[in-house]
Amino acid sequence: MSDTTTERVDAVVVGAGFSGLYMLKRLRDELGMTSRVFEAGDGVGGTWYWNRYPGARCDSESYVYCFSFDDDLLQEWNWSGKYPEQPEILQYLNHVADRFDLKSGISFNTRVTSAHYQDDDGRWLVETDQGDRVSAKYLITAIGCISTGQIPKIDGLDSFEGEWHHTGAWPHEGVEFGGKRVAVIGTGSSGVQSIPVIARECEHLTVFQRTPQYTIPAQHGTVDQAFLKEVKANYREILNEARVSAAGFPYDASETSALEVSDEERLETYERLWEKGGFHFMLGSYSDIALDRRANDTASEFIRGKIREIVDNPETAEKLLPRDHPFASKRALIDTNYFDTYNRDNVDLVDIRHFPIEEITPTGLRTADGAEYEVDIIVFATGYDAMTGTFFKMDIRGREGRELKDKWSDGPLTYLGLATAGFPNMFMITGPGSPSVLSNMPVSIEQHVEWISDFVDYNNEHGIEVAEADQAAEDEWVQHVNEIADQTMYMLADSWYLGANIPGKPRVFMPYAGGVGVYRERCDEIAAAGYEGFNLQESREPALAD
Ligand code: NA7
Repeated sequence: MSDTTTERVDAVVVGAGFSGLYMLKRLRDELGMTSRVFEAGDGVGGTWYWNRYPGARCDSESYVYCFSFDDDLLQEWNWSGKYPEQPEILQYLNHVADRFDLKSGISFNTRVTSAHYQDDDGRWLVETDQGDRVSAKYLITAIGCISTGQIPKIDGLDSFEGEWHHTGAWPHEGVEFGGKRVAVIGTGSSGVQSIPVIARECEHLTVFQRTPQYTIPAQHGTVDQAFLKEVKANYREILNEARVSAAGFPYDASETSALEVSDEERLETYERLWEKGGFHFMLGSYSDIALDRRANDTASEFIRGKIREIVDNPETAEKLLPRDHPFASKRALIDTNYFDTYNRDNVDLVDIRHFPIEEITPTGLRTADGAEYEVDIIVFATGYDAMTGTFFKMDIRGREGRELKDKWSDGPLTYLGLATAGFPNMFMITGPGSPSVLSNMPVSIEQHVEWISDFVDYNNEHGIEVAEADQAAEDEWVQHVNEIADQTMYMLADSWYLGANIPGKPRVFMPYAGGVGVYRERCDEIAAAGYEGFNLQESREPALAD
């Protein structure tokens, strides 16, 4: 219920990373609407504000890891690396925020604690840890997909006398590894990126690995200026290709099955793409790698061969071989010198699949086989409560006080990953059920922000007060998301896509695996049909029950 101490705005946006920045720009500059944007950090950047661990960088090539909405912005920004490194991404986002004067519209150091839909006036009442109390017609979450860090519950962490850090909450002043004995727990993207850098800096590194990983060399380096010149001359065309592609990259997708070519030809392709590096290996090799186990086996075996080739010690190589899941069924990884790092004298690998870490002691870690590892610093590269964790940290309640956490207790339920029935006028940028983490994020973010702002504009024009996903449309979408996922390799791994990394989290495949181009088309059709699958009301009265 609004009162005199409650500020009224058109929209509250939660988060000021890529999504929140662009959402603010659209709301303010294109729709002329009022908003409050709340951001927990003291600067813009979202994921890239928090993830300052050594080696942090994006796996999308820099020329496509950017906003496309402004031609001048595209032309004037120059990335220095083939892949954008965290400090430069943060610089880029600050540049965007300054260039479009967005910072003045953001409340930093402010966390949204609750957002309750008010049945009586059809508005969201949003509260923050800084005492803000805001009534908004729209609630728009721009909270990222991997923003709530997971630190495993291991006995004794409180007793540890050294330093410990999670990669997703890295100290701004950095961590001094020189002369230190370091433990890194986890070999996902964050582990694979940070391990080679930490190994070079520290006295001794012990890597605690639960699941061996397939990772492809990034072949990182400085940006190729001739290539960049060509990109800039054709930027619009290139980005349009990315928009209609499967994963948000302007790469040529292969239409050939891995099973229809000779062994020699397949090997030549894999070698060539291994040298090219990055996602080209996965996206440009064969059409059925993500769909057919036998096709996938050829790529998986090729990578295992590379690991055996690179790692000198056969016992270590054996421990590093991923065998329990197919290539790219977990998030595909891209590295620089990851496997080579195990050839260093100051690096050891501990397999904690068979002998988990049982206890953290004041001086280190003890595993279930009784081995003790003395360390000065522990790095938790242990990942995130992805896709839903950050939603649940806020107390979000929809119609009749229903908690989002309760509605999603068996897994997230959304219509298009953009909205959820019972939570009117709430939109999610890259929410569960949308391509999000299976794509080059800025492409998906822009598509969502533009779709949401077009919808809001439509509501403004048509006098729509309440827009709510229809239950039947949502059910159908959820079923479709599951059917598509069932056709892929993704179901064959214990990944964070399935919530498998969080004890007790329901095993549900959360992103949409149908591809960003197909998804965009579906969203556009829905909009063209007057936002089919949404109940649109001109009054703020609660909808009549069916
Ligand atoms: P990820 O990809 O979730 O990786 C986390 C790693 O930590 C992974 O190797 C996990 O092993 C390991 N882990 C998690 N919990 C434990 C416990 N309890 N004990 C031991 N090991 C554990 O997170 P990242 O930060 O690397 O990457 C997140 C995303 O950021 C990434 O996918 C990109 O999209 C960017 P597991 O494989 O679960 O056995």
